[in-house]
Amino acid sequence: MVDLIKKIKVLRSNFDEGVAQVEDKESLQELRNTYLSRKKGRITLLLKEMKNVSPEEKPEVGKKINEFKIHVQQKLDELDREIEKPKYKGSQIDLTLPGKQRYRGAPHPILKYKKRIEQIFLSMGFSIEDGPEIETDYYNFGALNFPPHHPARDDWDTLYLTDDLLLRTHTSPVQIRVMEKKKPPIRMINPGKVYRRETPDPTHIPMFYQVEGLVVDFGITFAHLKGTLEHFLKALYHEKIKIRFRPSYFPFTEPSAEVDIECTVCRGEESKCRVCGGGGWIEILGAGMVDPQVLKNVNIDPEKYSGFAFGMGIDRTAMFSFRIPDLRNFYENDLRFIRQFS
Ligand code: FA5
Repeated sequence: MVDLIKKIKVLRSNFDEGVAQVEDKESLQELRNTYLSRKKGRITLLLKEMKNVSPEEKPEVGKKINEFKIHVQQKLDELDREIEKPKYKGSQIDLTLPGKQRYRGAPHPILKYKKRIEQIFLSMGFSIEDGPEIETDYYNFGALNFPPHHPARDDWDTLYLTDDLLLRTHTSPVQIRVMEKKKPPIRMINPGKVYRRETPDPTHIPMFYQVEGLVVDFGITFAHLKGTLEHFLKALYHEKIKIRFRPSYFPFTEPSAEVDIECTVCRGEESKCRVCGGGGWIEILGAGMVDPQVLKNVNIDPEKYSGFAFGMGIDRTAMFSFRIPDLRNFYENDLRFIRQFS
């Protein structure tokens, strides 16, 4: 009896080794035949040996053989189910886990806002022009009536790459580039990035977007400038937005103005508003009639033609459209903020 019990133990451990080596249906069938085949299966042979066991010991040996047989059948069935599963064996993949959520990309809110501005001007018959972000001193300053060392340059102090090349401080150089290429009538906008040596605060950042506008034709007056900007700003915000023109100074426009809108963050109701300082107004653009000297610089006769120009901060305008109290939010790459616009 002892021999037979030992034999069952050895057979069981051989069987378990065989289980670990099963890879496909064929090797499983082979294992099944080795242990369960009716004529020469190892369990059949074990049962045949029962005739040599004494009647007292038969129940125990029989029980052991039976347990072994159940173990073999269960393991073979398990393997069968696993092999039937397509490709994935064991725990490589848990198909019951929830999938990973993929976020859809979307344009940055400022780029979306820029598109909106372009659409409004396209509908008014303006063209969209382009210009380089690295400019020469001449286009950024000289041709726009900023003589070298003139104090007006201080407001636009910037990053020089060489003595003559710099990161443009405004989109106004594109006025010159367009007037050199095209003759009136001109009606264009140029949206793009500009750079300034600036300490960031809620309404100032060192890299921001501007949109330049330029119209040159016969008989253009300040009334055209005012009407165009009023129409544009009402289309961009809403019909009831309050707009204010203030006299100002730019070397390349005469007369010049700055345009403010009511502070949409506090609506003038908070004396400590971080955006408007309690004044209730915030500047969004500079504008004016193109200085006759600028027209002469590009060989357009100021006796015949006149024009207006404006330059608006896109980020700052977007900030008020969305009623965001800090411009820096747009560039901090906090997805919780950015996703609100997608
Ligand atoms: C100019 O840049 C002139 N080129 C505008 C102009 C064009 C005048 C054509 C006349 C004719 P200014 O520096 O004021 O002007 O800037 C224009 C607008 O850019 C501002 O009203 C504001 O909306 C935005 N802006 C200026 N500085 C910053 C800044 N640091 N961060 C964000 N927006 C700014």
